[in-house]
Amino acid sequence: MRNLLLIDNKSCCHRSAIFHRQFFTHSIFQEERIMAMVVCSARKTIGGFTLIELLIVVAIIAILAAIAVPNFLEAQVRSKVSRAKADMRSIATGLESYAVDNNKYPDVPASSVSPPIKLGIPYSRACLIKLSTPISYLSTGLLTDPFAIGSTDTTFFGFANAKEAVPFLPAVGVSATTEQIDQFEQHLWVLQSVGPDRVNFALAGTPTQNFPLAFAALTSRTSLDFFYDPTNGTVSVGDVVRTAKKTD
Ligand SMILES: [Ca+2]
Repeated sequence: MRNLLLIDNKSCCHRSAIFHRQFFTHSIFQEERIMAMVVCSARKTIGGFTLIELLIVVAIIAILAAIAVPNFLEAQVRSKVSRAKADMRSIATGLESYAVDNNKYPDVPASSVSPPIKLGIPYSRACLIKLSTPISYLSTGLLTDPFAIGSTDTTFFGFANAKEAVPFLPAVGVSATTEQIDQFEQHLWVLQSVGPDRVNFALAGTPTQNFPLAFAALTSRTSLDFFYDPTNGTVSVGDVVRTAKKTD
């Protein structure tokens, strides 16, 4: 009985050893299979994308760009319009401070403006520079039009002192009635940004810089296109204008 038990014990141990060996072999086999799958997967990845996959990615990027780029450009233009308006507001405050100190708005004798184009960019620059030198009437110091093209000296906001502009109306071909001239004279000054089309509306079709036309448009409203209006399109004709009227 005891021997039988021993034989049985031996047999049991033998079976167990076989089972462990089989299990161990099976595990190794499984492991190898997994490794093979991983290598195969890695090889597939290294192999890269198919043409269809690449085309889909390119198409998605193109669609996103087509949506994003115009929105980005629109936002840029809108922010520049806001900047032009904010800068003109600051300059307006500076002009009033200058007028309090000097009892007049900045003006420049025609003979001192070179080139001698009255009421053009050289004139605007010569007048506006008085807001920063020798006394600074501006907190920001920004006098240049964000839409103007060129070097700093030629990108000043357009400016006209009404007292100097009005006598030039007949000279620049504005056939103003007495009533209109009275209206022009109610204005103190005009500031002008060329606007998102980057073209000075008053200059269109005329070889000389022509700010009195700004006064003409402001008073007679004969040319509503003179004023930039974003409802015509973010990039549209017209200029961004700010003016001040006499209060008395
Ligand atoms: Ca314009």
